[in-house]
Amino acid sequence: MTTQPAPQPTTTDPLRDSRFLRACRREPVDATPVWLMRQAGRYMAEYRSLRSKVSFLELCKNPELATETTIFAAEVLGVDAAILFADILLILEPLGFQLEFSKGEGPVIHNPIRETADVDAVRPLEDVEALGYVYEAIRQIRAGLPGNVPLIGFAGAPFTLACYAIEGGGSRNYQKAKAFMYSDPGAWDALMAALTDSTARYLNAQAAAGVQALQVFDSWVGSLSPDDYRRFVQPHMRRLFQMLDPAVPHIHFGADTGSLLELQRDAGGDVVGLDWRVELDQAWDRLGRGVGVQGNLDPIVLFAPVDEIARQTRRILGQAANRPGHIFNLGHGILPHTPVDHVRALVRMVHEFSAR
Ligand code: 1CP
Repeated sequence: MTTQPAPQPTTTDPLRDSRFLRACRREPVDATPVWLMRQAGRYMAEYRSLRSKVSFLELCKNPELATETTIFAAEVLGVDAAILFADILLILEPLGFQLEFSKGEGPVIHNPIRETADVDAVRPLEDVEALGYVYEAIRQIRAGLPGNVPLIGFAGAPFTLACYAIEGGGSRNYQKAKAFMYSDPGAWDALMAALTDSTARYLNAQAAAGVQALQVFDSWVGSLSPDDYRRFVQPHMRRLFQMLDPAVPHIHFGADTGSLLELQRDAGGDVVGLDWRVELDQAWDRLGRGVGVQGNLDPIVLFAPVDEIARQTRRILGQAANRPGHIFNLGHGILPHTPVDHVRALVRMVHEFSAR
């Protein structure tokens, strides 16, 4: 008597095989994956209604509410990935900074770095559990998301965090931060090293809690010349990416970085963010095929009529030309007042126009 071979367990894994993660690995996809930076936020009436009841920091620190906010946005938009609801500045609190999100003014740090001695007081993140509410949100989001929708974790890059820590809030020219960098390069490197170590531990704890990809936001690095990037930022970014958990893909985001793309690529990341000031095809040629690209629609285009959004979507998809490794996104975050129906139309059009 012959025994039947046991049925082979299927090896398909809906998360691993999702469009977004396939694109991160530069594998072919059935349609271009799309998600949008700041996809959960003020442009949504449901978010504004929630925010009328709780402060922004309370929302970030409440895993149930952060979960609801993350999943709601991903579902309403029909995007190919969810992004954890949190903020790049949260890590500054356990590092010793007093952080406040004040009405109208955006983030404020009440004890910014002003001199060398202030850098000595910056405590590198020893205990990642200081941000335990973030990992709890990740566990709840992962449990609540459909099994084929990846969750992106994120953190601010050391330069962008240093800008906030020195300026004490948002800034136009980063005058204080850059003056500090030029005048006290030793203290600058010590600050960047502490931020790098802290960020790596934080991101790896997010990966351990269950995110499928990590995005590093270097939102303000485009304010630097290539030479300054090379001297004051790139060594830290290289070290950061070397320390990150290699089991998940890494997205290296910057804005206004047309002159820094090769330097950013050399610092690390599987996918490099592009904004609308560069042509996607030319930028990707410069970067080479060893990395994927994410972008690069101007967020303001979402205020245009739908036929204009369609035209620009086709243009970007045409430039990507179905090459494996393109993740459709905006060049920077969605702005408040963006029409939600335009955002939904964009997601539908990306899928429809790019179906293989
Ligand atoms: O309700 C409110 O008034 C708060 C608005 C808000 C939101 C919705 C802030 C304050 N942060 C966030 C969420 C957020 N921030 C997310 C998760 C949501 C999502 O993407 O769906 C993410 C990824 C961020 C990242 C972030 N925060 C960045 C990097 C991205 C970028 O736009 O460059 C930066 C620079 C911040 C700082 C910050 N936090 C909040 C504001 C208004 C700002 C920018 C302030 C400034 O311009 O300096």
